[in-house]
Amino acid sequence: TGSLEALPEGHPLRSAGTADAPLLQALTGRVPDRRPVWFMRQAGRSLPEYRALRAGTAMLDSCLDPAMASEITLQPVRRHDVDAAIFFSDIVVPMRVAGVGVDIVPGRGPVLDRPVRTAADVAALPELDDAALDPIREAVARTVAELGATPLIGFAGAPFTVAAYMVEGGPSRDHLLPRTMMHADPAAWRALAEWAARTSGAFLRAQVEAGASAVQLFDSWAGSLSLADYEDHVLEHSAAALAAVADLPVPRIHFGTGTGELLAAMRDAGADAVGVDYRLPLAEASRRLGGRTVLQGNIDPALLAAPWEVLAEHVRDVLRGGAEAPGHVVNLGHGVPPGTDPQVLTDLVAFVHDQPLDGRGA
Ligand code: 1CP
Repeated sequence: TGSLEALPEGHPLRSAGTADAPLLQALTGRVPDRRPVWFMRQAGRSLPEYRALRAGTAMLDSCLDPAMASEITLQPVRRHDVDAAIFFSDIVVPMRVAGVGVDIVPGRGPVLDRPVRTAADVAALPELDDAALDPIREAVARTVAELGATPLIGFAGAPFTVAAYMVEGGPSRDHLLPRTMMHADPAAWRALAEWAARTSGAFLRAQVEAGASAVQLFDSWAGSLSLADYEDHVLEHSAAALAAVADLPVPRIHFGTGTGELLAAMRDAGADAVGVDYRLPLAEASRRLGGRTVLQGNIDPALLAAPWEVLAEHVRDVLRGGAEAPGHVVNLGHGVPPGTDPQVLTDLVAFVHDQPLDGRGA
């Protein structure tokens, strides 16, 4: 992790308020003033104010409108008192600004005009021009100007998850085509993963330079990989994406779902904290990481719709598990389901903040 001087003057991390915010305390192994909590997909369809603002604007257009992206990022912070904002954008935004034909189809997800399946397809990919990230920089700058001491988390898609959409041409369940490609045409796979790592790395760096205080690399679909495939065909590319900000003093979180067998490899890719989905208890995740890695997670999103006492008991359990790790950032095990009652999230933040701090992770 780099030095503060590597950040531009006026960067939030250069002020004590943000540098000592609970999220950054926990991510850097300090005892936080309160347990930090935020939610993946905290911005978005669960919020009526989001649905109102987005009405009539396509998803990717909203991501590239700095005023709108900034406002959507701030909405859940105002409403829920979460300990971090996550920048409102998408893992395919760097693809779009690089000039790849991609859209987000409502109810489906990212869809490409033409899937990328051969060495020739990969060679024809446009390179991302750094200036094309200016709307992202502007949106981040506007956001941190409003956030005060609350840190902004920047993010990007990890090369495997990004490449999975590119090779399949859209969402898929088993990610068969990219998993075939890494064996059937390893040179083309490598070139594609390197493109994705450069593009996601530039997206991360732009967010940090403009004011993000931590980053998360989303490898949402890495759980479909065997450990051997992850180590042989994926890890170095995720490491390259994370290395794009390694000279800057921002903690790096690495998240995926179904990654119980991959946690140590994901840490070794260059992460300060590992995000765990709801399938694996945090105490077991910490054991698999040798008890020396900060964890993030892992409230089961399904329980957000259960009776409050059931949810509360589950959350107490998650906090007990998190206390086994050298630091714990409370989050869901995956994103907020669109139908979630936002009041449950607000109540959950207050509940987590009210629990006594004990153990190592809290
Ligand atoms: O129709 C709509 O309103 C768009 C829904 C939506 C939203 C709100 C999409 C389409 N993306 C987003 C925002 C988004 N995407 C954020 C915002 C910040 C926040 O967390 O509050 C983030 C971090 C992402 C990242 C993202 N996009 C991931 C990784 C995180 C995860 O949930 O696993 C992935 C896999 C995507 C792809 C994507 N974009 C959108 C959808 C519906 C999907 C998933 C499609 C699929 O199932 O494959």
